[in-house]
Amino acid sequence: MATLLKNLSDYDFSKIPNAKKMRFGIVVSEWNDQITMALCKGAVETLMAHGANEGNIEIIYVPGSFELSYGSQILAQRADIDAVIALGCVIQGETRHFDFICQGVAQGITSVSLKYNKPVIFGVLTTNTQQQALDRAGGKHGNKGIEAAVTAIKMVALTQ
Ligand code: DLZ
Repeated sequence: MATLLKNLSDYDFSKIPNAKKMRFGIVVSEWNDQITMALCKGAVETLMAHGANEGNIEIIYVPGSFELSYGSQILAQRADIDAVIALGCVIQGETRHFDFICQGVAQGITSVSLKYNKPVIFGVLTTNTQQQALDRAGGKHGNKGIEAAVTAIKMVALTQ
């Protein structure tokens, strides 16, 4: 589980299915946007590196990670989208807000995935500090957006 010694972006490129015919929705939280926009960049670049067409990647934005569930639902219900990637960054603060947001989004996107019978990928960083988030959004531990994109491709391939 821990990523202390692992780069999230390390994977065998040749083992990933071609995404040319796949259609993706990405929902991005605007909270901690320096981090979430970096996750989005990593996800889009990865999808395209594996053959996805830019025109088949729809991106929408929501105010915070708590809203990722509803944003995922907007995309998942569309017949022209095969998988949804939810990207956010929740950083531990002094109150219990962190727990409620993380629990809410984890359960929320799981429900959306099962309700619409479509992969909804959990690309949400849940960290103690901003530095830990930066390390996982294009820093020393890679970019969770890349990991989320690879997961989305693999999951769509499972259903085709
Ligand atoms: C309110 C809040 C706080 C304190 N922290 C974060 C955070 O670290 N990451 C994040 O994505 N969103 C945060 N939010 C906003 C909530 O996700 C949500 O947008 C508001 O509670 C309104 O529903």
